[in-house]
Amino acid sequence: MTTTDLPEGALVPFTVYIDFESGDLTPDPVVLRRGLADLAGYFLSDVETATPADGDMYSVHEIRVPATNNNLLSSTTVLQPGKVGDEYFMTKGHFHATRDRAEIYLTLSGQGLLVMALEDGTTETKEMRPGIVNYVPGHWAHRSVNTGDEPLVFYAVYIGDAGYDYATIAEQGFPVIVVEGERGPEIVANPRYRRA
Ligand code: M6P
Ligand code: ZN
Repeated sequence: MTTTDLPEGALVPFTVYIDFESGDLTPDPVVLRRGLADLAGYFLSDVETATPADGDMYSVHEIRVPATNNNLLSSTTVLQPGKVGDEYFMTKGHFHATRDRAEIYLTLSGQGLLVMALEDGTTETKEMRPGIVNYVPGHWAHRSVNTGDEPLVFYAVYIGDAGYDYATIAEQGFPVIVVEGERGPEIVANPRYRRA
């Protein structure tokens, strides 16, 4: 089939292999890496106090398609274990630029928590472990937190034109943070959270 046979907006079907342990894709054209320096200001403590302190925090491997609302974008995220102060390593977290766009997470390996928040400060936190599907409806900001000792690997699928609004979270934070307590992970109020 030549591309001239395709209806407008259609793509040629394709297949990607995901290694559930590593999160690697085959083929794997795009890898975004975020390190401690990229997360400066996101934790209560200085990222220079992180353990481990080698600088890597997470990578995103994207299955690239045009970012339009007739497509589903998807990616694996590999979030390393570690802490900054009492807070577990986590993703930046974002609202979708187009607020009503939904997203689905399927955890492939590791364990963690998915923290979600509405702009009015309402929060929901859900467990992430292999086999769990988390449905993130539109309007909910989302951040994943690795509460385990192994990398947290998950596959996310989202509407192509969702887009990213990082600025709101960067300025306000999430209403809750996830810290290591005496008996494991605890979800506590974020003393630095401020509503718009
Ligand atoms: C998931 C999806 C991606 C996102 C990634 C990392 O894979 O939600 O869209 O990029 O997590 O999260 P963030 O972009 O908030 O750093
Ligand atoms: Zn998203």
